[in-house]
Amino acid sequence: MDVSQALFERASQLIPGGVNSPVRAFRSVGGTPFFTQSAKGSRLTTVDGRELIDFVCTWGPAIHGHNPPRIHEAIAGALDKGTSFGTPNPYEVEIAELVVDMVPSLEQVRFCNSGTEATMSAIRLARGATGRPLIVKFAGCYHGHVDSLLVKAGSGALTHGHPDSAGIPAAFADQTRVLEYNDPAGLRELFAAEGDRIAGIIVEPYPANCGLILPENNFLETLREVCTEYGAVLIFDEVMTGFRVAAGGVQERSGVTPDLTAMGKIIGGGLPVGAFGGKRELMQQLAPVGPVYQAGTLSGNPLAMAAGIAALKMLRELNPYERLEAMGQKLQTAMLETAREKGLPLQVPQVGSMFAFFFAEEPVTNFPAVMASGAEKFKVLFRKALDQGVYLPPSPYETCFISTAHEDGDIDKAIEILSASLKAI
Ligand code: KE4
Repeated sequence: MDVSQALFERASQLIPGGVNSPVRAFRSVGGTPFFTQSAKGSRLTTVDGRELIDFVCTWGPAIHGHNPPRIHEAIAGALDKGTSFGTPNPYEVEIAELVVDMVPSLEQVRFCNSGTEATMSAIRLARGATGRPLIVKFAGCYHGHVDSLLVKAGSGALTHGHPDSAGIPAAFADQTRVLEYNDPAGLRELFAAEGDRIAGIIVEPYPANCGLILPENNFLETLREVCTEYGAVLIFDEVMTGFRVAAGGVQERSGVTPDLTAMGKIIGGGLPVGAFGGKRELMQQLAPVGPVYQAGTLSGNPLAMAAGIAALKMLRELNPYERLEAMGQKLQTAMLETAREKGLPLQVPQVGSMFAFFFAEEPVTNFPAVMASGAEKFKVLFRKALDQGVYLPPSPYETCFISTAHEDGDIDKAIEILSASLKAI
């Protein structure tokens, strides 16, 4: 028995499913999850001594690769001063200035400890500011494990076939309306019927928790228009896309300005951080200034803030987006070429350093098409790739990530292995 197997058996006695987050359990791809001993640059080293080229990047935060020296030093420097103060600290001010400067729509920001906290707080703020009860989300989008948003959710909820989680009272789910992404007619119909009760829309501007879907026919512009028309709050959940597809996220790439933005992942530099922000008039509704309560013992933690500052400064100084886009396009082109030669129906949606695999004849532009795509084929791809040293997300309903630490050699080797894996399907 290998070390991962032994650890997994022990973990499974103590932790439900042996994991602290369901998608890590490999349930949808089969087999026992490997345990990671260490991570550096583009590589994970397992407890069994295997080195893997990593395209999960700890689900997005590691845009600079694992444990880059600059972030390591920033955390070490902060650690010398203590681990948590429970008071305001200078790091919070510096990272707030960075985030407000980098994200077009932000005038103010509040830090918390996860993407879930960020989205949960953003929808509470939308409801508090408008006095309205309803929130609109889109099928397949995942916004963390917020009670009222675990309705037709993506990511692990979808992976495990529970897009509507147990434990959510009907009264909560009843306050959530679920539409299809890229369906402007359905959007306008709902707002015509209930627009005066809708507090806001929360959307992954590029849904990336059901594979990767991109907006069509100015869908994001339509969301903006309808929210403005009905006085609803437009919330971009950029926990994944923020600082990933551009320094200013999708709102920089698209020019569409949300009222609130939920952030996470990259802004923690690998440590637990979430944040939400937007227009000053909205953010001033938050305690201790306004009536909408939100709080957190470790919010603004100095170690996490120091790591985030280093990660964001590196993005501003290095401006890696062109190189990340080029690596993403190189992978996409090679995969599509292999599939075409083999006559294998394959779509590889890609934007910047994000890409995904859909085994489908046509481009996948909405959730029903995601569900109709070949999840079984993805399992074969995943397993073949992992056996040869490439780690893809262990679910067909996730997105792959490339980091600045991925060298050309990594990409070439990954193309060789992924192409061979596709040929085996
Ligand atoms: P966290 O609470 O996991 O920090 O963030 C929740 C969240 C919110 N919004 C978006 C768009 C997200 O992608 C996420 C979390 N993403 C998943 C991966 N698809 C986290 C991985 C996991 O659940 O283990």
